[in-house]
Amino acid sequence: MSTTRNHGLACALAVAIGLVTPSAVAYGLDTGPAKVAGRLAFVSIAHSPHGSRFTLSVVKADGSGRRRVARFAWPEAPAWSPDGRRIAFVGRHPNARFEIHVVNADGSGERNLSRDASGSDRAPAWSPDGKKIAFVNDADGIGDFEVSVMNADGSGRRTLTRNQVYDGAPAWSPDGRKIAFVSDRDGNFEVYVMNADGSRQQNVTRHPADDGRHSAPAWSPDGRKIAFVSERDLGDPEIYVVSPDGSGLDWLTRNPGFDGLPSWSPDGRRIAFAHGVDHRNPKIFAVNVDGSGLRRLARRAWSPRWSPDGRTIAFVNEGHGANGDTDIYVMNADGSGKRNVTRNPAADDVWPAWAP
Ligand SMILES: [Ca+2]
Ligand SMILES: [Ca+2]
Ligand SMILES: [Ca+2]
Ligand SMILES: [Ca+2]
Repeated sequence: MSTTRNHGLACALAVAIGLVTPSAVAYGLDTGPAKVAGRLAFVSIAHSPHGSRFTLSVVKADGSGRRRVARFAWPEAPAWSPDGRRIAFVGRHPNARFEIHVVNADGSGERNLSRDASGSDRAPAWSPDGKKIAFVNDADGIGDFEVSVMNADGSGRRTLTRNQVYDGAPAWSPDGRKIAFVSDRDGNFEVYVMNADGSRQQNVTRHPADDGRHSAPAWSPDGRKIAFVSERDLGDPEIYVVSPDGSGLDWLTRNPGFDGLPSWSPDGRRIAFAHGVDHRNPKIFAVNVDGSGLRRLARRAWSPRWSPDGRTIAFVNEGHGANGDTDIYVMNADGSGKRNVTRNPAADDVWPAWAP
């Protein structure tokens, strides 16, 4: 698996917008701090001569209680229900179908929500009221992808975008009234915002460079801003923040190489993100929303996810496991006290997702 190690970040990016297929993955380090609260879901990729196996697990953030909850989970971000009881994820079926599954956090009650569909359902995102799941699928079968919504029991599927270009990466506003997504309907990638029923699809970024191509848009906790990634100024991915109506644009990062995968602190003041040049040796930084206070938090690390209590950040640590594998780590929000949560030498562990 070493041959593909450096492609981990690239894979994460492709997957981040619900497009493609990862192969291998990401990075690692020390042990650390005192008590950490919360639970994490993650995907494990176990490699063998017969191919890779993908499983979904849940673990407490202190490393205890690790439990496999699903046997076939494609390496994409798992989505917790807002009540923390269930997890939506992409199930990969032997006939190469991708379908949205839901499982209870204890591993019971797994259900396939997509059994009647095209077999291309990806990127599940739970509405804040827990009633609906937005996702990406190829509703018309021509391979361009659309943003769709269904009830949390799989009924009532509805396609919200209809065109012959890419639409994906749906993200609900915190109040549940809007969905941000990415589309290249005007010839280059833009971030759009629409009402949750699909009406009033509005281009938020409006720039000839690619916006939103390398990372899904991320709403601030108060719903007043959206972080996105654009190549508009330096020609490589940088992080920006904009209001959902397209006003108030702020440019946050100015570094050669990739900057993306933004994750807001729960107080809305800081954004953690991954940085890497040529997808090698990625690092995690955090910066204030006004662009000040840039700080490197971790090396050989990516996929930062700020914890709901704001005190810690989960991430993927690359290549420091017993077998050069990746593990899920948690660190304090200032970068201190890094701790290996998964300690799972049998697999690359990726896509940490905090329970609410
Ligand atoms: Ca489309
Ligand atoms: Ca654009
Ligand atoms: Ca950059
Ligand atoms: Ca591992």
